[in-house]
Amino acid sequence: MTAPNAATQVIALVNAIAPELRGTVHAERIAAIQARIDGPLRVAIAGKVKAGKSTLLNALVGERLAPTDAGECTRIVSVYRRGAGYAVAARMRTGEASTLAFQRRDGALSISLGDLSERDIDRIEVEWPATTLERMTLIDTPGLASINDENSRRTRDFLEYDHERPPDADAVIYLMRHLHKSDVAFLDAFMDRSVTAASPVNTVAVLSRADEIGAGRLDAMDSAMRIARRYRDEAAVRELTSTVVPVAGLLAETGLTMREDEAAALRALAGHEDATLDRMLLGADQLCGTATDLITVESRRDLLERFGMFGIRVATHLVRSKGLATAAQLAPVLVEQSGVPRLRKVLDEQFGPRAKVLQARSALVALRSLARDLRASHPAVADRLDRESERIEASSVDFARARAAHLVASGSVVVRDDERSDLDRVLMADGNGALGLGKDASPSSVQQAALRGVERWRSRAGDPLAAPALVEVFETAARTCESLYATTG
Ligand SMILES: Nc1nc2c(ncn2[C@@H]2O[C@H](COP(=O)(O)OP(=O)(O)O)[C@@H](O)[C@H]2O)c(=O)[nH]1
Ligand SMILES: [Mg+2]
Repeated sequence: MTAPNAATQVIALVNAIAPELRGTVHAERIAAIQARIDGPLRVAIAGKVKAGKSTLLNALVGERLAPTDAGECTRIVSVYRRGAGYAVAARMRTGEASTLAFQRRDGALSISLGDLSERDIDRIEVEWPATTLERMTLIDTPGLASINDENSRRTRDFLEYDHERPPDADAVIYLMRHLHKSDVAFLDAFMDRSVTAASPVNTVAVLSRADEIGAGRLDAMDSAMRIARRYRDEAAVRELTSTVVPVAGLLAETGLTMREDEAAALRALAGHEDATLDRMLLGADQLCGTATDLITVESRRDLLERFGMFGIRVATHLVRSKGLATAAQLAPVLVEQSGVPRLRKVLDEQFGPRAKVLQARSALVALRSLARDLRASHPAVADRLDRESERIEASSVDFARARAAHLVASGSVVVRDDERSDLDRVLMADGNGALGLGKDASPSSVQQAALRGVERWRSRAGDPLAAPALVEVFETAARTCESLYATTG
């Protein structure tokens, strides 16, 4: 038997309230909250314009759904959700939905706004039968053109949402490019608070367009890895995320959608004499400017657009030195080199275990906002929503753990080095994993480990010199062990 977790309690509350609002103007809103917590985690891809957000979204889905570069649709928030079939709709600012026409052009989804004006559209909603969307609904954001959020670097508790407006996303992938500015100044550009409050608990950062680092030489991804580590160790980055993953989204997007005619073009390129090929691979100008009969300038330009200079270098190298020739042979190697598989693993590790807690958190914020709007028309329902959501928030060890994990990971509290990994585990791991035990551990060993944990963390919480936030962290660790004790056996 397990104690009701936060998500279960929130779902029960939503289900209890829904019938009371049936037939009212609020019915749709409660249904949306219900659908959101039942559905997959909503992950927003945020970052500045041209950071490579849409390209990365496509790489994660494995299809070219999000429009890249210019175009009106890139300026609108777009939600990509798993669906049984294909459907595209515009959600208007008025709240109404309008079906949009779409087609696939050269494998890329192309959406027509018809006579709708971009200004009247709140978001575009795409339903697509892609299996990768089963785990996560992905939200493409237009990104910031300019940077003026003064508060952006402040450590903020991610539980302190903007209470006026429920968050659009439960978690965030933040893209930052390596620009030759001071790293910390660059971080001012890093936060986009309009998406959702970021915290190491719900944010993974990506060093994007990593293949362009060091002019796209063959070792670009190694350099990117070093730079990503440096970013990660910056205090200002730490407040927001514990991981920075270098990714060449373009390489993955192309690898996952690569065609045989592109492999043929790469083979033709690789067929040049050494000296000619070396010259052509110096840069885009040399690639397109060199006179040769083996490959047209047009297909060289196509290759550049799809693979980038780094991708072309890697691919021709693979053709020549490894004898890889077909799209089926080349594509997996390119995808692996892109860093996207590693990112996917990090996302699973970071978001997977606490997806439902993050969703429950978003749902509670949405319920509070609903309660405010119900105050005049349905005061009893509003009261109940306020009271119950407060009770769930206060009593749920899940929320307390998310908050404590945030405090530790963001560096808001300083923990001893020898305690750090045990604390991370007790605050973040699932089930018995929080005690360092496997799923099949015997009930008695779980209870013993839980008791030891309660004693250990409670005694640390009793340290008279510890700061209040640190006491909170230790108390939460002790509560986690207590609840494992109580629910085992
Ligand atoms: N070389 C390279 N170019 C990229 C990468 N990701 C995106 N781009 C290019 O950068 C431009 C902007 O990409 P886009 O995904 O539209 O950026 P967004 O504005 O953040 O959505 C496009 O021309 C992409 O082809 C990458 O990983 N490597
Ligand atoms: Mg975009």
